[in-house]
Amino acid sequence: MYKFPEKYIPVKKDIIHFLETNTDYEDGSYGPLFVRLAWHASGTFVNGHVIPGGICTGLLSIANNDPANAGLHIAVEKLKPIYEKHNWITHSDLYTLAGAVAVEKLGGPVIPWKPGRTDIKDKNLCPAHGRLPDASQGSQHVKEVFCEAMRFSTQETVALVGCHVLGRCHTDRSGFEGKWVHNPIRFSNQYFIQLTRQKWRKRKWDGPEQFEDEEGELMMLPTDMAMLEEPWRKWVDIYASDKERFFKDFASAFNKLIELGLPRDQVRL
Ligand code: ZEM
Repeated sequence: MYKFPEKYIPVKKDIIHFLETNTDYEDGSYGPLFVRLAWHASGTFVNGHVIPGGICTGLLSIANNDPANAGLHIAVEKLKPIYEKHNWITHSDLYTLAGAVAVEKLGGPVIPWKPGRTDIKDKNLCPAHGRLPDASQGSQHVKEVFCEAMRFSTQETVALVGCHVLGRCHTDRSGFEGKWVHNPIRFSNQYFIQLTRQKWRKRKWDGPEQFEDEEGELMMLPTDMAMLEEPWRKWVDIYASDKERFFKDFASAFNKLIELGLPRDQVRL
């Protein structure tokens, strides 16, 4: 049975308190932005590379203005007072914890979060820009980034992408616009339900290629549309009809994500 580490309970409480008392942002929560921060800090991992990336060095690309991280400085600023209050915590532990707590707080599963990440500050170890997935690409690209570089299975990849139930796209950050589901601050399997139920068409606009439903209320990125093809589709259908299964698989895949590149033998507990 997973037990949350006692020493970190006050930090978790402060993150929860922040989320509960700062509801003036966008759809009413900073939660989705915190989850994206945890994901981008971790998702620079490339298996077998000299500079592996992942959570410990991936932080450097957040600090180093990788254009893929546009908007994440807001999350970094908001978490600063919590970092300063608990000045023994590392940034990589705090950012991953904020993401895990946000998932839970927005109605999602408990992520079995563990501490022990070291912040690597040597800029020579900054992972190259361009390691995070490019939304304008297709199935092959998703496979390269998730299954080859990060070593996730097909199933884990689909579960992770289901995180697009949260939050939205911003024209001034990624160039894309809109949300994937009607309630973007409620963690559920709605992303898969909408993806399979709606009739998606190309949006007519000046921005990058993206898709919209018939009402023009919801959106999908080209990489989201790729999930409608095999080998992903099988899991999309399973998660659309089985929320419990999605929650279980998401918790385990997200836990794996926020451990990427972490040398566990150097754990400080
Ligand atoms: Zn996202 N994501 N993502 N993602 N993502 C955006 C927003 C959010 C891709 C992607 O290009 C984009 C995963 C996988 C992939 C979140 C979580 C996770 C945006 C919009 C883009 C363009 C950014 C903006 O404009 O603000 C691609 C191509 C992915 C894989 C193929 C995975 C995996 C995630 C978590 C496990 C979240 C929570 C957001 C919403 C952020 C917000 O500010 O609301």
